[in-house]
Amino acid sequence: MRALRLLEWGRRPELTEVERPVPKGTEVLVRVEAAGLCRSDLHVADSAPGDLPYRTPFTLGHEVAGRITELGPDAAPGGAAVAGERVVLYGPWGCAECERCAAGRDNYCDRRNTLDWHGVGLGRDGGMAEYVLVPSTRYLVPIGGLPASQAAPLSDAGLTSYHAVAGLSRSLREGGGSVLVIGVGGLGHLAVQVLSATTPCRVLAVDVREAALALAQRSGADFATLIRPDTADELRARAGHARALDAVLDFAGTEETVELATRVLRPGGELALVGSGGGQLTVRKPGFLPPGFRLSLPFWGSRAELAEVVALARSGAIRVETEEFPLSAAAEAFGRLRAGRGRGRAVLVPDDAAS
Ligand code: FEH
Ligand code: ZN
Ligand code: ZN
Repeated sequence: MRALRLLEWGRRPELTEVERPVPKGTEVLVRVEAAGLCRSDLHVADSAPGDLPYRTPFTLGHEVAGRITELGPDAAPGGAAVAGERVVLYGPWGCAECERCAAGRDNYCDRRNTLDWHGVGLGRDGGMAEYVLVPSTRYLVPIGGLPASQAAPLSDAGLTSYHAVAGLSRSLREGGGSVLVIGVGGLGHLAVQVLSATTPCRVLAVDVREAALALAQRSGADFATLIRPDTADELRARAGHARALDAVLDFAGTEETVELATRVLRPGGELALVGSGGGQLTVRKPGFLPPGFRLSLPFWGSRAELAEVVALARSGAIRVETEEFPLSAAAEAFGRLRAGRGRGRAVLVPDDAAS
C-alpha cells in the first residue's frame, strides 16, 4: 500500500510503497478515507534527530477517519466492532497501562516521557496512507454516516478545541461571559462553533487575515476584527459592562497574542494557551497579570470528549471547513499549509475518492 512516510530526520516526507499491515491480537485494520493535515505534521517533518523521541521511519497522519476492514482475533469480543463500520481514530496513544490511559485520557498519559511515540502518525504509523493499523478498538469512535473528511479533523482540530473550551471554568461555560478566540484557523473556527453551540458566552475573535474574520462570523462569533495596535481597546469596548474579557483561547500562542490576551483579561480571567507560537509569559508577584489570573496549556483531548465532538458534528451543531487533496498531492497540501495559504483544514483523501 502507499503511505506518506518520514524515512529519516531532515528528509521531506515521501510517498512510498509498504506492506499492508495484518491485524494480530486486539489490533484493527482501518481503510483510510480521510487524513487531516496539522501544523504539528510540519513540526515533525522539520525536526532534527533527537528533537522528538520518535524512531524513523514511520507514516505521518494523526487525524484519521475510515472504515474497519479486518479485526485481529481478540479485537472485538462479542462483536463490539465489526468490519465495514465507519470510525474516527482517537489519536493520542499512550502507554495503555497507567490510570490516565485506562480512563481514555491518553493525552495526559503518566508515562508519556518514557514513550518513543505520542500517537498515531506521531512515532507510530499513521493515517496518511491507504490503511492504518490501530492497537485496539478503544482507539475507535463510530461516526455513522458522517463524511470522513468531516470526521477526521474532529479527532485533532475539533477535539483540541473542544477540550480547551471544556477546561474553562464551569461558571463561565454555564453562566456566560465573554470569550476571545485568537486565531481562527483549523482549530480556532471550531472553537468558535463549540462555544456558540455549547455555551451562552459572547464570542469575540481576532486574526491577521480578513478571510479568517469571515470564517469566524460564519462560525458564530458575535464580533471579529483584525489584530492591530489598538485591538485591545477595541475588544474592551466590545466586552460589555466589565470592559474586559472573562477568557481567552489563544490558538496562535505568539509573543504578540499572549501579550494581547493579558491586556484584555478581567481580574479572575482565564487564558488557555493552545498554539505553539513560542510566546512567553512572565508570571511574577507583584506583577502585571490580573489578580486571580489562571493559565492552562490544554493538549489534545480525551476519548470521551472525542465521542462528544462527533455527536455535536452528527447533530449538525459544528461543521469543519475543509480543503481536500488526493494522497498523491500531499506535497502540495503541505506546501500550502506551510505558506499559510490553506482555506480551512487540509484533508488528504484516497486518490480514487478525490473529486
Ligand atoms: C501532537 C503531538 C505533539 C504536539 C502536538 C500535537 C497536536 O497536533 C495534537 O493536537
Ligand atoms: Zn495535530
Ligand atoms: Zn499511559
